[in-house]
Amino acid sequence: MSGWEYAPAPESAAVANLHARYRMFVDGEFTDGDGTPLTTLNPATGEPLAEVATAAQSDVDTAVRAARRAFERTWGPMPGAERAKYLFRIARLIQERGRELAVLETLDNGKPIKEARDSDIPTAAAHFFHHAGWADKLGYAGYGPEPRPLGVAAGVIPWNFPLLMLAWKIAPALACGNTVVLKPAETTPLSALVFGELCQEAGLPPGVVNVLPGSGDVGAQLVAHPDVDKVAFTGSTAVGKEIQRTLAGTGKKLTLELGGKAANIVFDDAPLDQAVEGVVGGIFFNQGQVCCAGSRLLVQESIAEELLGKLRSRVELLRVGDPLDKNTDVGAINSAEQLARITDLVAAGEAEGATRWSSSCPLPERGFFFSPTVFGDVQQSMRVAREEIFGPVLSVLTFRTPDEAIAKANNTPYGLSAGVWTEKGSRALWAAQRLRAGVVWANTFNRFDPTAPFGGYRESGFGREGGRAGLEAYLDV
Ligand code: TAP
Repeated sequence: MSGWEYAPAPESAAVANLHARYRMFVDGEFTDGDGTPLTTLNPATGEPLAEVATAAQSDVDTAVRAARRAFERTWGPMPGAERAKYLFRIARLIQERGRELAVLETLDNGKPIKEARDSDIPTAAAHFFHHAGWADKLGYAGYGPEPRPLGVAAGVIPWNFPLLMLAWKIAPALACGNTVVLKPAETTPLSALVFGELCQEAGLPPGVVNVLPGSGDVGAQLVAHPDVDKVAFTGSTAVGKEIQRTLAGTGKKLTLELGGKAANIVFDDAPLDQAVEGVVGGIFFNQGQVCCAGSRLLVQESIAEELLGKLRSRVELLRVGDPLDKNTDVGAINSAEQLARITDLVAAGEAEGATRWSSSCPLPERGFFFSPTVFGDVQQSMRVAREEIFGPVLSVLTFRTPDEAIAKANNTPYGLSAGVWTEKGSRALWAAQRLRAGVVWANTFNRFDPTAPFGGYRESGFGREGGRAGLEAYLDV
């Protein structure tokens, strides 16, 4: 550890069991990769957190070979009831080391500790518990009496929910009898490497799970590897399209979970205070760096003024600051690059004539922070109404009739999620049938459950993760 300065306070570094160096996890062992090590930063300070080994093409080859061997010799032939025991063990270990993982996730990602503690970590554990239950019941999943695994699954994941996205990729793959090579995002590799420790602790046979940190190049090498049978990607639409082109004609099975520009629709009969809470949570949860964030508020004209007044008062109460403080509502943006993207798009919104309002909560002097921001007078043609900002920025549009609300909500190339706020159950169902979105929440937002399939339409991708439908991506049906 000598020669390395820890940026976070010593007590949080101790809770997170932070090491100065992290190594890749391949074939059941931690090893140095052939790539150039990267430095992961604490976005709340901009200072280094740890040095991380990265993979080169040679490491991708080694990891895929290890995964293939494990698939053929141990994991593939293992009865489902045995696989289930490992998944249950992993789920319990996530719970047991939950505090450590929550602090580590907050340090590496910048998200508020209360979100890491109450949402990311328990939801990741729940995903393993849920899929442990499937491992010996696949014959009852509706895909025939003996659905077979595909082989080696590659997972490439983003930085917004590092451990949860890992769980979404690894839990169903293992439950169905596949082995995995996972590439975490360059800016948030730490929880995935600690997950390697959990695999060791659970006694998982070597090669069943492999974690290769590195840049997008490692992701590209992994998905293109000829011995990979299945690819599951979550991230930007641009990279998703590139992967789809790479995989065309290879016969590899692919699922893509990409961007979004979700509408949160508030009708004039909605319980307003409840709707305001949902709208605020919908866009400011995880600093708005959520693919299904409710980044467009569509409010019925007759209640727009009242709702906006309540909204601004509520946003003004949000505390922006140190992500490790339990009272913080809005933490740090994950990277300087992401902060620059948000800043550019907000400048574009102002230049195009939208009215900007930002919270007056002071921002910390260092680190990557952005004030919760609400744009009024937004037109559908503006960039802030069309492009995924992936930051704490809400664009407000109004509508007169329910039909107009649906038309505006669907006026996007994306189709991942939507929200509807109304007192009338019939109106919620009417809207849900017309919204082109994989998930429609009624009188709530950003709720996740491992039993519910999640995924998009159009440029938000295809395939589902979670529930019975999510198993299909990992089975030869
Ligand atoms: P991406 O570039 O899509 O990154 C997602 C993952 O793919 C990361 O692990 C990344 O590695 C890897 N990757 C990059 N290029 C690749 C390639 N050619 N082949 C295979 N894998 C590759 O997202 P980003 O740059 O982190 O964020 C850019 C924008 O994407 C954001 O502003 C946001 O709009 C959107 N985004 C959406 C989501 C979701 S959940 N829909 C999540 C994150 C970002 P590196 O980490 O090394 O780049």
